[in-house]
Amino acid sequence: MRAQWFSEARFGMFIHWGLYSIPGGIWRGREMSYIGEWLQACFRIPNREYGALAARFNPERFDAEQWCRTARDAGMRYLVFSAKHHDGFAMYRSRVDSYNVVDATPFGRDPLAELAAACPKYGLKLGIYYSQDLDWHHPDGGDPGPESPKNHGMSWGNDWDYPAHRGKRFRRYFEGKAIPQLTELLTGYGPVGIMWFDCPLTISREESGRIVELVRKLQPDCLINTRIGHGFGDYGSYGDNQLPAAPPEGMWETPGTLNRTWGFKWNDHDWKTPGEVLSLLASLAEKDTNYLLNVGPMPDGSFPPETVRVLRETGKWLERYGFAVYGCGANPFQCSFDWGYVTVEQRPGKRTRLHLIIREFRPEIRLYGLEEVVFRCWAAAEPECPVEFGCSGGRCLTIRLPERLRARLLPVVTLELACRNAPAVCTDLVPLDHVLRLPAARGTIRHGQREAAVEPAELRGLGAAGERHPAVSHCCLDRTGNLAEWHNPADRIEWEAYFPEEGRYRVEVVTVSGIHGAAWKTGQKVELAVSGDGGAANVLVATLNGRPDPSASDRCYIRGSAEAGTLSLNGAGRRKISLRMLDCPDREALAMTLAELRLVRL
Ligand code: JFZ
Repeated sequence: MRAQWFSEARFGMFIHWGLYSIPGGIWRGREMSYIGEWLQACFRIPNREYGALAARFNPERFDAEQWCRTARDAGMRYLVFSAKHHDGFAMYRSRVDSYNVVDATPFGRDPLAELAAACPKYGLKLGIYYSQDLDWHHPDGGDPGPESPKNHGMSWGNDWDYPAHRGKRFRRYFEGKAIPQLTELLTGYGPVGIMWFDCPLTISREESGRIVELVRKLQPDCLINTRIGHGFGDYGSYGDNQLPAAPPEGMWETPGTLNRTWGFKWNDHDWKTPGEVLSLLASLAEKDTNYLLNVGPMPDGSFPPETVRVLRETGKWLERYGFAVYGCGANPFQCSFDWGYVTVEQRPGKRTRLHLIIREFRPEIRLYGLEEVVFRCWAAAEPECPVEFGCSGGRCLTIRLPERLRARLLPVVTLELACRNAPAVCTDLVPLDHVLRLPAARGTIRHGQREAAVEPAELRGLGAAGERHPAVSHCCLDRTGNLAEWHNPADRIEWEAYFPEEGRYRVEVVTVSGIHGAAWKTGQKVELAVSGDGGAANVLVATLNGRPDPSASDRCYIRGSAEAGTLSLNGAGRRKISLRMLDCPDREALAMTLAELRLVRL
């Protein structure tokens, strides 16, 4: 299968390197706050002036082998290099356009060719990033026009050199530059594992389809990401640093930054720690999703030292615990866990293993619903040590973590099951450690009759990726498995759950800001109804109140848990729990996306 390597690889290196790496976020003494590769658009730098950076591009320390070695030693299995970003400057030898790294710089070498030669030596698949739509250097490059929403106040297209939007003919750019350059990339560099496209803002369905055909014809085994546009592509790209809430259908990848930028910035020192990066990797692995972690090389061609330091740690961890990540399947349980992550390793003809990747040590952890016999359990930390486990009633499995795992960075505990196939896990929703977690992805959504008087999302503009949100006024699960567009009071989400005891519960609503970079807000009025078998419904109306999680690992889609009062339950038993949004004062309702409801026993 064409895609097998991809779903087993789990971890890749994204590289954003170009003329923008030289100023590194600072132009004539002014600093930009946005991502570094957007420098030209941010300062509206004319092509004549921006292009002059090429004369200064001479990365004496560039060493493709070194880059590949760093990637391999970090535990990465593929690499995606920015062959042409939105600035239109080709970082490879292009015969189509002299605006390229070989013809326009004193460097005069083709970094893509050197990478293509080095990748196989380090067991890496080569991927190529190509901005198929936006091209600020070409007069006809993609430009949504002056009437369209801006990107953080910036124009998506080049309207500083080429302001006459009406005169632009995307077709000329597409036929004259994009297609010929893609042909060069697909024919001149050996096998290409991935063509990574981005920001399909103005490209037509037919044009996206043409590119797909071209890739299929020239490199039948090459994968294409969904940012090619119009629903094409072999695998999905989430937003940057975005975490899915539930295992998705099909293959997915989250591109992520190591600090706050893709292209190098001199003053961005907000590096993720190895623990954060590994938590993100494990969190994605348990959702069957790859992690494409970015490096922004410096103008001299070397990686920032902080990058190298973090990658060395991920490499050490993966060398020891990679078995819990590479080739593993998603967390089979109904919920994710506060203490860490779960992956499944299916081994042909051998017993299936569950791996628990522990982010926050606790003496005991409990799993509910596993319907398989546990054959043995151990911690891989050397020397390998046996781990005690036992059934604590019902379907609850208790695992006692050895004290010496406490100080370790994300240690892994493995449960070998008696079965040799996918483990059976029951789908009941029950409290675990006195917390009943009700993920949106496990609920039933019921759309009511009344339409909410909100503007369809489409009118509110394009998402950060330039992907259009569907124009719906009913809530629905988004691609990450969260409940998006949650504002219509006629809609409900329901769960059936079992309460083992009566008593008081604190109600917490976990939400995510649905737009990349948007603030996390509370103040919404929600209604929670809990109905028993035959009994009257217990209704709670509350205004959400809380603050975002301090956790820095997912800074782009901010998550938070809001309190919504307490609920008293008379008697144990099965209940139907139904939640609706009564009033969402902020009509930019996309900012409110439901991840899960939590009922905490008081
Ligand atoms: C795009 C580019 O504009 C950016 O320069 C970088 O290359 C990045 C990987 O991709 O930016 C995006 C695209 C999509 C989202 C956010 C930024 N998104 O979906 O959240």
